Amino acid sequence: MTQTENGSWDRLQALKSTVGAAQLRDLLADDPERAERMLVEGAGVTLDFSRQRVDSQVLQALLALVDERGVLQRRDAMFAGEKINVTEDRSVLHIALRLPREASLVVDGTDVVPEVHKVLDRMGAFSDRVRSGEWVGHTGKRIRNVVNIGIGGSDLGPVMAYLALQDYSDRDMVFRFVSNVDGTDIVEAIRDLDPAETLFIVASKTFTTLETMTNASAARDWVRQGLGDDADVAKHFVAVSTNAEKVAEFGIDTDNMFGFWEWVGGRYSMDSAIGLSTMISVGPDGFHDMLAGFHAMDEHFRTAPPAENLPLLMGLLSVWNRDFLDCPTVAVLPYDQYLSRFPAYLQQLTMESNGKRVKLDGSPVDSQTGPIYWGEPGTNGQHSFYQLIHQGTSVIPCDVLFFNEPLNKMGDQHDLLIANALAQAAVFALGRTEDEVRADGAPEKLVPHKVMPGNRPCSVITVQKLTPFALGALVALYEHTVFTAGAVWGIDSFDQWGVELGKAMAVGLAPQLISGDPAPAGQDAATSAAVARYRAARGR
Ligand code: G6Q
Repeated sequence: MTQTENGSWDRLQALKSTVGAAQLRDLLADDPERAERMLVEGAGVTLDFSRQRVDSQVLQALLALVDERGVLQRRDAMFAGEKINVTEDRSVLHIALRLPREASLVVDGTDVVPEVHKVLDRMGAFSDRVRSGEWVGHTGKRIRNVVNIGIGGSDLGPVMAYLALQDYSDRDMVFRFVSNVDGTDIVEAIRDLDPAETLFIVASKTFTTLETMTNASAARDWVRQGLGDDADVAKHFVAVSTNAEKVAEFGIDTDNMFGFWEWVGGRYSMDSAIGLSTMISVGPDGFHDMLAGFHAMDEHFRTAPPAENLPLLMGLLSVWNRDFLDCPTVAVLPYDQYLSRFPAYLQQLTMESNGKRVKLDGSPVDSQTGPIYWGEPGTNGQHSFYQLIHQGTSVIPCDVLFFNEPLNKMGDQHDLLIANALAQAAVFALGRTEDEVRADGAPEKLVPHKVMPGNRPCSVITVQKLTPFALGALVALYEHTVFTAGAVWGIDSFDQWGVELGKAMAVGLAPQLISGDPAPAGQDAATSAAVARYRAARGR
């Protein structure tokens, strides 16, 4: 069945020209209870979607879509460990990473929960040794600096979580994150560090990723340069990987390797051993609190009725905004400085997952799929790109996110921050009419410039306080939001074939750039010319 032959999809198409075209200003004025009715809570997270351009008919049709598209069956299949990542023939079990010790989840005859906790316990023991100073480097000095080397899913989660939980971190330690193959990244990360006090975590599921292995080798050279060729580098390197053979080949003691499983996708791995840097920074208890937050949201997603289910509703709203209101992007606006990398983290989670053009069976999708996610913390964004959100020609739905309690109490700064978040949400929804602008006394020639169309859909997501638990719940909220939208679209949200071709081509191009190797057969003229220009510019 194509999406357009589908009952609820057609119903939503019809509603697009009525409810979809309605003004939030009117919806809010005509139905004051809307603000209370369109408020749901789960795992300590509150979602206020009263400023989304929906009404009960749209919600009903979206919820009917859940049944028609088998979203709940797919959810249950994921939680049961079925191989729902069809193109890679894998289970999708990040939810197992946060199951409590006493739970059980049997996949292919093995209970994965004891395996998960075995790794968590090893990570805990190791983190304690590093944090207490018991783990020492080659010269006997304690470790003061932790540098995570990884990229994509092996970087974005760790760096986002480190920054988000900085208030809970060991402030006597320095944490750095190196991802880019651009040498600048590692040079700047380690220039002021003492190798004798530095521990590198080489985080790579495959342990073959070009950027990570290149940076790991550079780090090993730096340690040897600093501590001598005969230095015991094993004291300065640990690995997080599924590939023991490659880890050993690199010279890392596999006793100091923390494993995970092929059923953990890179962008769903920050709560696996990939989060080792997070655990060292906030301690094992903090990490377990974060896992508890993830699990609480998993349970909410698994058991809450659809109409009160946060990730399900957010996923459905994203389908409505993308496919029916024709909004190609979503802005994520956290009003919290600690969440400065949260939008970047969500970019990968959402776009690598749902940036797909064919369905599970390989047939082309017949709707739009994943929107572009982007954003910056408020209030900074207000002084930069909000102009386009307010008055540009594209409608950009926004997720405004804030915590009620500040972690840093500085006079009334937190109240000012939240006043800005709520003011922006109101302006997104209501805008400013011509009459209002005139009534404000604007000169006539400025009236059109000052009119704000409003009707920008917006969700306001709030949590009491930014804690490890809250961070886990928020990340799981978006993980399952992405899942829901992907299930409605009928795509595989867990593969990423689109990233392969460019990587393979770069490997082929490098020898051409470095040594002037002949161009491979069939190289396009633009690339050949660019290679020649680059070589000339480098005097080769
Ligand atoms: C995420 C992707 C990708 C991956 C990186 C790093 O879902 O698979 O971002 O995490 O390419 O891969 P390695 O961990 O294998 O180095």
